[in-house]
Amino acid sequence: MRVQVCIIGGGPSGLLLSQLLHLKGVDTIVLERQSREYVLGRIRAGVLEHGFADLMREAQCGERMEREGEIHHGFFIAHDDRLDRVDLAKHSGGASVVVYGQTEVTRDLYAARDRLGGKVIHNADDVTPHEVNSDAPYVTYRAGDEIVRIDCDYVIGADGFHGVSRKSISRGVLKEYERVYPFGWLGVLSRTKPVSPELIYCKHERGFALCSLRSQALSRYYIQVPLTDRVEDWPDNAFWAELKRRLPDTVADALITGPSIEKSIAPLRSFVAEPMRYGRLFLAGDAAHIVPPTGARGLNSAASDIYYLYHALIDHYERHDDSGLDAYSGKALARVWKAQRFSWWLTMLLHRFPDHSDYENRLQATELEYLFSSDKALGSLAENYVGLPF
Ligand code: RFL
Ligand code: PHB
Repeated sequence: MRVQVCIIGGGPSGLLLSQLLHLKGVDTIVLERQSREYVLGRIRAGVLEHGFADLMREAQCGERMEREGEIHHGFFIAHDDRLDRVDLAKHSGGASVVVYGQTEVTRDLYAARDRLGGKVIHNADDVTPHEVNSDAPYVTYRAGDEIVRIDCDYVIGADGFHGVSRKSISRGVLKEYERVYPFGWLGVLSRTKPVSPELIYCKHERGFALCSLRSQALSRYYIQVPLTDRVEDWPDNAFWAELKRRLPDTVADALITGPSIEKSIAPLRSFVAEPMRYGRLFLAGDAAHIVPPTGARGLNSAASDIYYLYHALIDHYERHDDSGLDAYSGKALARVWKAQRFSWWLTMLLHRFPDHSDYENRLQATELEYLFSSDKALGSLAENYVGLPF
């Protein structure tokens, strides 16, 4: 088989790129290791920046997001029994974010690929990129006993942090930057009315907590837990009790609890791989970079990669102009690093670090005091949270 662009990974990055390219007449295939049900069973991001929402509209996938997504103009930071609001609209020149789950984004993208008859192969085993440093790259995968070969012009590695694409770049070329945090987030999804119509990020001496939502009937809560904890250590009642301890009293009193319908632990990590291009292989999204979820940047950073790649590939196919492809890695990384900085900063601001000294704890408290005493500091928080321009 031959296609113009072979995309490894059927998460939001891969699906979005294939949909955008298809609409411009570029032939793609998406190879996904898991089943569709498995991909749609993962509960991940909840906050989309407007640049991402625009891209979904351009991909003709924005209809349900417009109808069901919630526009949020602010969020709260709880600390020291106070609840301070960050007015995103005021501090970022009127911008906002959309609360709409990654699961729904992915569902909409699959539906759009199906409508256009896009090629998406699920349960593709042993996906392997070959000869990406030549003019004739190809990708193989196994379907049962059969090895299928796909020849293409370009290979896109959109296969997440644990994918094969990044690993196929020569060790001498790739530089990896990493920070692993000494804790994870335990997340619970419950069919209950959210405690607050807007998100609440809570800094507490027992550890960070987050009150988020998917809709006004579906809540998503997180608490910081040690890396040694397992989901089995946290029956629902223990989770709700610990969450309440970390919330300001007025919020804890208003919390409606219920059975969890999903519960998982995500370790927190910051990671960047450079460069994001190796010959005819281009990395995008979590395949090249990971952020801790604190700033809600992960999926949004993936979206800016897709935006740059999409335009670069269209310039190549429509105008024989390769300048976008040549500039891709540098351009994408410049924005990626700013998302890294912001996610790291917000993580350091709001979590409890077991090995921090009293001095570092006082500095952390001072950073928060400063934030809420300075319109300029709030402006910096707001412009990063709603998303820097692509
Ligand atoms: P994904 O979603 O990991 O998709 C990659 C796909 O590739 C497949 N794959 C392979 N396919 C073929 N062959 C192989 N060898 C393969 N290896 C892997 C996988 O099965 C998968 O389907 O990467 P993508 O598309 O780049 O999307 C990135 C986002 O998923 C991620 O950045 C966000 O979820 C991060 N994130 C958040 N981002 C935000 O922008 N806003 C948020 O509010 C937000 N909250 C979160 C988050 C991530 C979280 N976790 C669990 C890490 C909250 C959490 C708890
Ligand atoms: C979520 O709802 O899953 C969510 C929201 C905001 C974050 C991280 C996760 O910063």
